[in-house]
Amino acid sequence: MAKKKIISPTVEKRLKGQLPPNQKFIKAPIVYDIVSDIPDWDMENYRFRVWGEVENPLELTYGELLNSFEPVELIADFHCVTKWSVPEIPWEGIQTKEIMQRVKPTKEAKWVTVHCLEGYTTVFPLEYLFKEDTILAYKMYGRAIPKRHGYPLRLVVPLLYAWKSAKYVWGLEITGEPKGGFWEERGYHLVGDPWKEERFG
Ligand SMILES: Nc1nc2c(c(=O)[nH]1)N[C@H]1C(S)=C(S)[C@@H](COP(=O)(O)O)O[C@H]1N2
Ligand SMILES: [Mo]
Repeated sequence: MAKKKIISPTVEKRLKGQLPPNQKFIKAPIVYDIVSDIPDWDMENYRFRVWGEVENPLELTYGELLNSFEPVELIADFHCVTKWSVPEIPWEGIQTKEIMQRVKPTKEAKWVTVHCLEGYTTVFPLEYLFKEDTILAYKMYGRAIPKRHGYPLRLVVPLLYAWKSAKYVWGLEITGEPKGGFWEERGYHLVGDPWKEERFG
């Protein structure tokens, strides 16, 4: 069956002339990491987990996760808070809204903290996991996602600044109050909408 194809609203906004303020377009994303050495992940022991304010917590191997949800192709713009943007990056992955339907967030659930294998975390409002163009990607530019761009799994949240698009993801912690976040704890915005220039605060 043909894969579902999604054009991110970030692309549609740009084509209508609605650009996020003070961004400059470049050809390819610049690698940013909080650590210089990215280790090789032990995929035998890798588990993808969703827990916290959910009715059905989830724990799956990499293979189980990718076999449990429909693959989708996504074309999305990517906006970094340091003022570069990349148009139309092709990704492939699974929609987080499908995962949310499976785990069923409780009434208390308002935020998600994303946990990464090297220790990075980021936090944003849970509603962004229900957006059509928010995916957990395992392919970028038509091939397995390069290690430095987030292998084995990368969250892509095109409607928010790129620091929310966490690489090397292993977990989604659903909470009632915002919790953690590497950059958020250093003064960056809890939401981070590029069209509102929510860079700090
Ligand atoms: N795990 C993890 N994810 C991360 C980061 C990080 O340091 N660790 N940096 C973020 C920032 S600030 C940006 S701009 C993008 C950069 O994506 P790229 O390295 O694929 O170009 O990744 C985001 N995701
Ligand atoms: Mo960034």
